[in-house]
Amino acid sequence: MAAAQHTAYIGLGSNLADPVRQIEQALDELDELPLTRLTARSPLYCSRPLGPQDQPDFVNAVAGIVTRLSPLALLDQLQALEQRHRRVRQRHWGPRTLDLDLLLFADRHWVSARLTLPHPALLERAFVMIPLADIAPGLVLDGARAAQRAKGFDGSDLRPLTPPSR
Ligand code: PH2
Ligand code: MG
Ligand code: MG
Repeated sequence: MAAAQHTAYIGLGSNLADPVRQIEQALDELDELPLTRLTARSPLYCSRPLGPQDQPDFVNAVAGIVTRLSPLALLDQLQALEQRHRRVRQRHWGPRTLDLDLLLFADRHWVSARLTLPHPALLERAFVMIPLADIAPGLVLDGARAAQRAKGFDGSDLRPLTPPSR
């Protein structure tokens, strides 16, 4: 029997080596992962770095996918995709060519050394919550809709790079 299909959301970030191209290409590549289809892509945003300030601004976006992979198989694919973008991780929270964070996988709650679901910083980061609310405004997270949560950020550290389609 084929594995069940689930909706998942991926946070994308880049601040090296033409970040817009890194993100656009990664969005296309998510659609090409095995047993996986891209169903939504948020606008791209430019954001001030969280963490060390002596690094370039980030480009961030959130993607929605449907997949028949398990959470850990999906994580493997995301990490392999990061490696194909020649990801180098010089330091914690430092600059990177491509970061793919598994934010949500259906309504799974999971804690392990490799993976925590939902992503532990999901609700705290404007550069994740605002693009997530763009593509999934009605998603309920800890009792509040994503659109409502996104309004809680002042948004001044986040600048849209491509105009929303509406
Ligand atoms: N990612 C980091 C560290 N800091 N800052 C912004 N604005 N966006 C990111 O994606 C980001 C960050 C490590 O993953
Ligand atoms: Mg990250
Ligand atoms: Mg990461």
